Amino acid sequence: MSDDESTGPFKDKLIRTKGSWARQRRLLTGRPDLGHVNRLPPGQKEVKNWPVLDLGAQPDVKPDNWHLRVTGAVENPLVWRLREFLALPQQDFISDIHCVTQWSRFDNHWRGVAAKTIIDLVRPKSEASHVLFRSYDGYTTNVKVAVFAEANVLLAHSWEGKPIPREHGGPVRVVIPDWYFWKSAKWVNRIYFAEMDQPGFWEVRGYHNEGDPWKEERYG
Ligand SMILES: Nc1nc2c(c(=O)[nH]1)N[C@H]1C(S)=C(S)[C@@H](COP(=O)(O)O)O[C@H]1N2
Ligand SMILES: [Mo]
Repeated sequence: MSDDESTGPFKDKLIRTKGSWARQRRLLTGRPDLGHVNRLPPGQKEVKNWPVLDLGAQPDVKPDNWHLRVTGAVENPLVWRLREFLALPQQDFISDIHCVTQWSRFDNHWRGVAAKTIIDLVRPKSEASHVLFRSYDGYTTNVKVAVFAEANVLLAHSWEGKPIPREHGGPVRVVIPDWYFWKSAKWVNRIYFAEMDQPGFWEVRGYHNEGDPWKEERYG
């Protein structure tokens, strides 16, 4: 299941550079903003564009081929094709993006299925403690079930009223706005409710296991 070691089609230089940022503990200010006094978390800069960040594979997942499997420690495992996913209850969200490489982008308008809706449908067992995401490019990342269950978390298919473009993770990506953006898996293909934590692609390469921007949880 895990091919975290595979860097075949990936941007090896970017992966090495981000690894060295973690070792240098780049961008840390030592001044966390636990009260969210500022709109920008410490060390961040606002951008008006929307940068693209990924490992370089950018899978071309045709809408007809996309599917999402939700499995693991759940009472009711499910698989959705895109048409079925779009028939689930849909909600609009507005949230800020905070990327660990320093940029933040305010007021993104998303549309998609709330994580809460998915949780209600699959019914995680009490043993489920973590959610492990896996994407079409082989990317993985992990959060606690309680983080995934936050009211502002969604599986998004639209941004600013249009389908999310391929480079930003379309047809469907995860959006977890309270955490650094590496937790928000693009091209999501599987959501696994696990009884044990399993660090993902960046988490095993020096990045924090949680990733709260207000606490500057950039590196592990
Ligand atoms: N599948 C996948 N999801 C991913 C990544 C990736 O390489 N592959 N990169 C992560 C990182 S490090 C960031 S900052 C955001 C970037 O999303 P964006 O390109 O839409 O800005 O996606 C996250 N999700
Ligand atoms: Mo990132």
